[in-house]
Amino acid sequence: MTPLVPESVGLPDRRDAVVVDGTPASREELFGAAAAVAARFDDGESAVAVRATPSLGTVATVLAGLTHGVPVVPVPPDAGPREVDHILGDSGARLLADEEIAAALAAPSGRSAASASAVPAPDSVGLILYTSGTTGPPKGVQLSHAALAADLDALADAWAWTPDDVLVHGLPLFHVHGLVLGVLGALRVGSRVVHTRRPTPEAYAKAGGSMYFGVPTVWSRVTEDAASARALAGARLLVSGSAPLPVPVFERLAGLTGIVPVERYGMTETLITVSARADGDKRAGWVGLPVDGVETRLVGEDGTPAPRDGETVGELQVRGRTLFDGYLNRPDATAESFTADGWFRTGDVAVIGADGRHRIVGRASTDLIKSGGYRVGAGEVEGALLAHPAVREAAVVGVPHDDLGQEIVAFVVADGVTGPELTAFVAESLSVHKRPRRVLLREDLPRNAMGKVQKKQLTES
Ligand code: MLC
Ligand code: AMP
Repeated sequence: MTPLVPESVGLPDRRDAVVVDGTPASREELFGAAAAVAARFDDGESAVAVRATPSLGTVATVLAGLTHGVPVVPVPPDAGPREVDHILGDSGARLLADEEIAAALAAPSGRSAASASAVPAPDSVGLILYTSGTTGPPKGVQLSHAALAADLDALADAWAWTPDDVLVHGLPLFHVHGLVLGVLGALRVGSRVVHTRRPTPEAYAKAGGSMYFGVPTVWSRVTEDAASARALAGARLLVSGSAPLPVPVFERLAGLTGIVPVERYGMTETLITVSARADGDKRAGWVGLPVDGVETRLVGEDGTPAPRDGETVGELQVRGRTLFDGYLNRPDATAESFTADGWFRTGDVAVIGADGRHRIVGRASTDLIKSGGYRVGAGEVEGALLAHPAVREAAVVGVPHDDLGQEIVAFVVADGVTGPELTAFVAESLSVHKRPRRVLLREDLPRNAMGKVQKKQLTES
């Protein structure tokens, strides 16, 4: 079986096969660097973690793990001690020091990474990605080589993605979007990839790509910069995902670039399961059809199938080759996320049209927030706030926001501390993007007879 990322795709190598923040690397250089990183793995290493900065070092480390059968755990580079301790403690991964990776990059191995080891078994875990639930600390999503390969092949098919493409994006390298699609996808297909470090409109405009990836916040910012938007007119495909693309942004983007965007839907646990096709109908507000190897169904509140009439809402459930292998160390959470007959419960509420097209209409739980395309669990932020000695009560919600989709807002009962101090406190203990952008101090929080905070009342007040 072909490895997830083959050393060669049967075409001549290019010195700029992968460019990150202006630094180019050929495939040969990357595989050499990966072999040098892998040479630093301990015997029987169970997993390695990397501070996933937007850098060639991150790419080489991920490749090292994938080619040597050692699961890789990407850690958000700005994650605070609370988050890092949890990720390393839960995964048992050894965090490779940035200096170790830099040293390996400076002295790449003459041997290639792939030839140094046997191809890892398809059902072995390639990546463990930490992602938020509604409560508690993030859970480790175990993704097998086979699931990753199946999803990338399905997307290459849906998007007619070939080695002639030049993919451009500036998304973080610790999530599915930027890392799996944005790096492993390009390496598997054999297209060039240009990572712009940050996903700014100016950087996208300068990159001259044929395919661009962005979360809706990125596309919204592109449409506010008409000159940059127009510079994308020569591209073939503009792909949006990770959160709902507002219809006005879809329309403005199409108007400015002349390219109708492709929207696709996915989750860390399932990878990308539904997408508009490059050669198909792309409709604002709709995320398209299940990709190859994926089946979907809608289930109503009473547990019975909801009709595919484009109007009836139900919980979206999925199954197929792209699904994860469970949450690490959390058989309870894994079992809860599947139905008795083996379908994964996405927690997203959707409608399906008679033509099979999907439209995501919301989430079942208000405690999972999507801000700037990042999934943030209200419970994790509340826990971080409650760790502050001055905080007595905390409730975190996502409030609709033009730029971010949802803005993280915290309602807090506390003495002798300001909102900005609490924002900074969360930014230090968790990743910066999990910080509440607004902290509203209250005398008390509205609770029901059971003592549970009434979050709906908070957002209405
Ligand atoms: C701000 N900063 C702070 C701070 N406030 N630093 C310390 N303390 C504070 N209190 C700094 C940050 O470090 C950063 O620095 C800068 O300010 C801006 O950070 P930000 O506020 O987080 O950025 P923002 O402009 O709001 O980001 C928008 C964005 C970002 C779109 C660029 O949200 C983003 O990259 N989103 C992508 C999320 C994603 O990839 N999701 C995919 C999940 S996978 P500096 O130096 O860094 O600029 C998935 C599956 C699927 O969902 O379907 O795809
Ligand atoms: P994550 O695990 O970070 O991948 O987040 C997954 C969640 O992002 C899904 O459960 C959806 O709620 C949301 N999501 C991803 N893509 C889309 C999309 N195109 N439209 C609406 N929501 C999306």
